[in-house]
Amino acid sequence: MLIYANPHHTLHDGRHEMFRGRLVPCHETPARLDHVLAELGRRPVGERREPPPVPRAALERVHAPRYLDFLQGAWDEWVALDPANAALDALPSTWPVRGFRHDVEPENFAARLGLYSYDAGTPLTAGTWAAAEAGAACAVAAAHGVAAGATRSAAALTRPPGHHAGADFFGGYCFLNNAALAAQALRDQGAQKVAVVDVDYHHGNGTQSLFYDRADVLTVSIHGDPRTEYPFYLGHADERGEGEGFGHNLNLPLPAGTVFADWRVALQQALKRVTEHRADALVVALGVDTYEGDPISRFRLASADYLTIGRDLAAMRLPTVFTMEGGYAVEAMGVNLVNVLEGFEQG
Ligand code: 6XA
Ligand code: ZN
Repeated sequence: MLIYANPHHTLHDGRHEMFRGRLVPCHETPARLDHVLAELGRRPVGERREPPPVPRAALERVHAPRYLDFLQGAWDEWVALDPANAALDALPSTWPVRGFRHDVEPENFAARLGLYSYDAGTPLTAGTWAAAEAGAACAVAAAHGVAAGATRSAAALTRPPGHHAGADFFGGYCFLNNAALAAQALRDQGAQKVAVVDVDYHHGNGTQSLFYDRADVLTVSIHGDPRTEYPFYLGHADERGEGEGFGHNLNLPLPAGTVFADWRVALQQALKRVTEHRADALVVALGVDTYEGDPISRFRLASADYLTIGRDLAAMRLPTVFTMEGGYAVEAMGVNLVNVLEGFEQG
């Protein structure tokens, strides 16, 4: 397994997110990836590689040019509004809900921040673009390594995460959709059929939306039921894809409190669908916020269960790219995430 760790992830270090009615310190912190890398130091799994820079064209295979332009320039615009803004994060607070225009880009910065986002939990900071772009480089490099046959598997160990980000929106701590970038890069490198399996606690709404009308990339997500769990407005079982993509999206929502035995039944269902799709490459959106100790999620997986997940994924015998998504029990996160990778290597 090749390991691509984002060398610039600490540049994205938000101060506050809006959470249950107040501004609280961000859950999505640099310490998360630091713990994963520390665990990889104790328990070496895979071989480290440096990712080459990602070409803008690779980002545009997934994201809208005007969205990329906005993200890249947003911090400078924010500070240009008022030099005092340099000590704050840019947090959106107004959005174009149903019936509002999306085609006209407003001049006002706050209005554009809202146009390109969907929550107030995802602060844009001085280093957000640099960190997200370097993370995307890890995902694309991981896909290229696997596609070239240099390795059976590769992991993009990165933050900010990606699976909530769509073609032209950020949210849920995500800016660039690393799993989607990897899936698209695998297609562009010759894989005819790709499957994305999202095992994060939260529905991968960004990834679903990006491939919803396509038959070449199957999207499957196992997650907390959106009736009660974030991102709330997508992720139901009746979302099956549209047009050519009909039948190529599978959502497996589970109730809060789900334990591993039941979660694993959903994983087997997901993997059966991947086999039916005749995928020749697999992307795993790997969140470990399914952990019983996670502070913002409500499944009950234990640390040892992540070894089993890794083995179950390895049994697919597919070229596999992992992208790191959620997980906020910071201390346990390193063990849990590396358990998946080690289980995969054993499987
Ligand atoms: C609401 C919670 C965002 C969930 C982020 C996450 N601010 N997604 O872990 O996978
Ligand atoms: Zn999550």
